[in-house]
Formats: sequence, C-alpha cells, structure tokens
Amino acid sequence: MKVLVLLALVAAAAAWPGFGFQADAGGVSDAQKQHDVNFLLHKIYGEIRDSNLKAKADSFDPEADLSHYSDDGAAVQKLMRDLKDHRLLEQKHWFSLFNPRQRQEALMLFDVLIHCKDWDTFVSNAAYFRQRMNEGEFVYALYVAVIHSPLAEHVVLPPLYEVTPHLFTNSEVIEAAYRAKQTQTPGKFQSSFTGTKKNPEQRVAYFGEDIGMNTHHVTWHMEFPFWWQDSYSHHLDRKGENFFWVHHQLTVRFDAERLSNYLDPVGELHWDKPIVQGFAPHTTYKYGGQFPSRPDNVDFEDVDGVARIRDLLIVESRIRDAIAHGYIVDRAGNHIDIMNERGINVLGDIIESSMYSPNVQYYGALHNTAHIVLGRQADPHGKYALPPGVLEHFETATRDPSFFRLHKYMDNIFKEHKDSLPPYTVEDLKFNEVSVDKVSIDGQLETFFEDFEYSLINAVDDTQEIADVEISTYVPRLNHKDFSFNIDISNNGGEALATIRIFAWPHRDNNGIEYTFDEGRWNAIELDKFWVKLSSGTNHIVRKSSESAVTVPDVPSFETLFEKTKEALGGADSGLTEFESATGIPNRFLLPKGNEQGLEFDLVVAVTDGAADAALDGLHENTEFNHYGAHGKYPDNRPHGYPLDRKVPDERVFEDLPNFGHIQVKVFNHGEHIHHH
Ligand SMILES: [Cu+2]
Repeated sequence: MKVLVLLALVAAAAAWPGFGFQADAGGVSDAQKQHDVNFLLHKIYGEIRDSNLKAKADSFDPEADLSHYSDDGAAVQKLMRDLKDHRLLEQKHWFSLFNPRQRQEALMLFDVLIHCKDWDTFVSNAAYFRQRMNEGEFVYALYVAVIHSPLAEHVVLPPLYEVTPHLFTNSEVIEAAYRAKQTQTPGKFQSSFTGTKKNPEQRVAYFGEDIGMNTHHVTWHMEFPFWWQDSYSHHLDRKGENFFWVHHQLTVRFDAERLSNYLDPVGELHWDKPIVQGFAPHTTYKYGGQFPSRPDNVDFEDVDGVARIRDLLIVESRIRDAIAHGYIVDRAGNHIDIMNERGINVLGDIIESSMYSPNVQYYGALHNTAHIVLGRQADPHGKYALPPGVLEHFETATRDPSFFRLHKYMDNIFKEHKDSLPPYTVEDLKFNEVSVDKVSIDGQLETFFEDFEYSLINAVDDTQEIADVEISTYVPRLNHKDFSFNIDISNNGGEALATIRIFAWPHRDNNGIEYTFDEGRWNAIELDKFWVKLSSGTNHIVRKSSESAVTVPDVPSFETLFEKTKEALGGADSGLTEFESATGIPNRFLLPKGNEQGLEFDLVVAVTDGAADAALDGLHENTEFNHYGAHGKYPDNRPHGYPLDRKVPDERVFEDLPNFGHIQVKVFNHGEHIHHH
C-alpha cells in the first residue's frame, strides 16, 4: 500500500507540472499533521480545542501571501470574496453534496486546500474556514483534501460516525445522548435497526445500516468524487469502471445477505412502477429536522427543479442505445468504441455521471439524478420544506432498501454491455504450465454478530468549561471467524509471477434452484486478489482472511487517534499505517452471513499470468493493497471482475481450465451474538 501510494503520487506530480508536490518546506512531521487533523475534526460544532489551531483560526489572513498557493491564490481569493460578501451558507444548517450551491461552496474550500504548497498554509486555511463556513461543507472539503493532497499522505481520518454521529445514529439514541449530557450522567445506549420484524427487509438492515458499510460507501465517493477534475492535481485511473465495480459488489453482496435470510434477490427499480419498499430512517439532522420518510408503494413523481421521470427514461434509453450500437457519441459527434475491455470505464463515467463523461449533455447523469429524485419522493414539489432524504448523502444512502433497487437497475444496464462483449476463450485464460491442484479452507466459514461501541461525544453540544461525560452507543454488527485459503499450485515452467483471484457466489437461489455458471459468475463476490511469485514445482499458498485486499480494518476511533498521536509526537511509531485508507469493504463483511444449515457457495480461484496482469512492479512484495484505492495507476491491467466479467455460454471453458480451481463451501451462522458491554 505504502509503496503503491508513493509511486502513484510521484507519477501524479510528474504528470502535472505546477502541482506543489515537493513543497512541504516546513518539514512538519506526520505526527504533527495527524494532531492537527484530529483537532480540526473533533467537536466540529464548537470551538477548536487546540490553542495553536485556534490562534490560526482567529488571526490567519488567507490572502496575505499568495506565493504559498500553487494557483497563485486564485481559489482563496474567490472563496474570500464570497465570504466577505456574506454569500456562504450559514453555520448550523444541514449540508448535502447533491445541493448544487452547497457543493460549490465545499469545493471552493477544497480548491483552496488542494492548492496549498505547505502544511502550514493548509492547516491555517482549514482552521480559518472551519470557524467561518458551514460545518458540513467544511468536513466534506477537509476529508476530500486529506485524501487527495500529498501533504496529508499519512494522515488517518477519524471515522465519520464519530465526527458527525447524527448521520449514522438513530434519533432515539441521539436524544438519549443529549439527555445524558444535560444531566452530566455518563451513558451507553443501545442502537437498534430502523424497523420491526413485521418488515421482512429488516432481516438485512444489518447490512445497509451498518456504520462500517456507510463509511465504506462515503469514503469511496470521496476517493472518486463525481465532480473531480484532473486540473485539481491528478487523474483518477479507471474511475468509471471502478464506479461500476464498487456498486456491483454492493449489489451482489446484498443479494447474498438476502439469501442468507431467506429473501429473494433484490428486484430492480422501475421508473413507471411504484417504489415497493417504504423507509422510515429514524434519523435526524443535527440542524434541520428529521430525515423524510416514505410509505410503501409510492408512485414516482417528477421532482420540481431536479428532473422529470420522463427525462430519466429518455437518458436510460440513450445509454441502452449506445450499448446496442457498441459506441458512444461524444460532444463533437465522434464515436467512442465501447466494444472492448475499456468500454465499461466510459459507460461508468456516463452513467454516474462524472466530469469525465464525454457527453453529459446527451447522456445526462442517470445515477446522480436518480439519487436526488428517489431522495425527494416524500416531498417532490417542495410543499413541506423537508430537508434532503437519506439518498442525498453517501453516508446514509445504503440505509434505504430502495438504494439497492436503484443500483440493481443500473447494474443490469452495465450487464447488458458486459454481455455484449465476446466471451473469453481457453487461449485467453490459460497460463502456461500452471495448474491449480487443490483449494481448501482452513477453519470454518462462520459468521456471528457482536456489539460494537462508538463514542457520541461529538453529537451533543458542549462548551470548553464543562467537562465531557462519556456517552456512547453500541450496535450489533456482522463479523466472521478467522480462516485461510489453502491453494496448491503446480508450476511446470520456470519462476513466474501469478495473480490469484478468489471469488464466491451462492450455489442456489431462494427457491433452491442451482444457479448456472453464467448466472453464478455475475453474482460473484470478490473475496481477494493478490500477486505471488511461483517457483518451479509445487507451491503451497496460505492466504489469511485478514489479509484480503478488498477489505479494510475498522477505522480507529478518535480516542485511539488522540492516544497514538500523543505517542507519536513523543517519538514513538504511530502504529497507524494500516489505517491510511478506509476505502475497502469492512473486513468483518468479507463473508456474507450464511445460515444455520450452512449456505452453499461456489468458491473459485483463478490463477493468471501476473506479469501480463500487473500494471506496477513489485506487487508480489506488497502483502496488501487496497484495490479500491484511487491514488495513481490501478495495479491490475485486467478489467474488474476478470475472468468472470464476461458471459460464459459454455462453462467447460472454465471447468477444463487447469489454472482454475472450483470447490463448494458452506457459510454458517449459528445465531451467536457476542456482547462486549
Ligand atoms: Cu454509491
């Protein structure tokens, strides 16, 4: 991960002259930077609790010396003009990235931060604008700047559920937290999911409402923002394809959770049919009232000032038309061929849409518009002045079951394209003298629920004069026991670099009918991907579940960050390196829940030519890399999901392939719940 990020940033800096990469002239330590970010984000609705930063917030003049900015101060002058003209959104007001003006303001601050040449300028601006701009806008801009600025390369961001707990925690618990604060009584409150057992969707609420899942989703959208322009600093490699893949994985994982709970796979959303599931979020804005609810079976209505349903249908048919034709028409009328392995990337750019879309005028912004339209169905004409819905925030979107319906709908459009490409042949897939002899699992594939506790100290209002009381909540969450993959590979050739890709898909649907290979492979959950050097002869590979490249560990709490930072300021190793990226799926979610009898999965291992696949050197020495990461070049030359990403009309192509292993496994859940409190 380290090596990769470094390489990537050097490449980015070289590609974009004028980008202030080498500029950290102040020689500020990583520990100091971590300290600054901790305090910038702690108690975001109150005064900064660090005297140094507070002094910067009070007395820094952002425009005093424009030589500290790589854009000669253009961004900071623009933001200062709006600040002085009182045009910026007030504090103590909700913020939504999907609100055009609010987004513009947040990005104006991001633009300032990304153009700072040194840490002192970065942190002084952050402190200054924290005190003067809307808190939500500030938090968003700072997160994205820390993720993308080379100045903040090793900074670990605190978990958003501790920075803005209102977006992650039920109103009932938040109310209890306020009462605890008022009476200065420490409290530990149980969070539960939103509905009752009368609602079958509740059986899978542990997935969409999981705070780690919410963190994964919002972090991905910060790593790959739809508003990103390369002129900020660097190009986001294969952004459109990554958009497809990360949401495809959410969709297939959600379906596997549904099967684990005796529910049918989620159906796709139709613009001309009612939205089957309603949703009562039980979530309240810190400022701005409750998140709107939606009853069952609501018919779609046009949303004033956003879009007509008819427009969405037109955009959809233009995209499907492009897929049928095999090309996209760009703004100038030129054809972009999509009948190849990079076609998915252009389609992703178009469907989201991002600034990379070659023709937003014609293909619209299906995904982003759909999020707003769906989020506003409780008040489509703005008659009740309701704040934005859960779908208008990436933090909260996956809570609403209709999020998965929407993404199933878009996933099916992507599938139409992928299925139009020619299938792989044995020639394409085989790997010299390499064969997979045996695949097995060490340990039981078993999941359980446990309680997870996090602090609500930042949910409540307080002042520096009154001491904090401990306020936290605990929430049930899915986890799994440790296990390892054992893979025996024989290599009759010389030493060779190999890519090992591990996937699993449910063996049967909810009616007990076996999936065909072609149905199964489209539902494949990506469990891991890594590179190894195969020696001549027999190779025994053991890969631990904790090492998975598609997952990340829990984001360290504020308390841990403060503690580790203190130690690091004293000269110790911060021990935070493994937490630098929070983009992957939480490792706890590596396996779907399964059930008491053991839910059957097909587990496949594809071993392919690592030298041909690797886009970077030394990948076999990186015990882990986060394949969702945005920095620099994407390490794998192959398309996401390879080699299962194309249709399989004849499964013998895979079954006869020596470098492909296929076994059946079962995932158990015995109803175990571990209480930590
Ligand atoms: Cu998303």
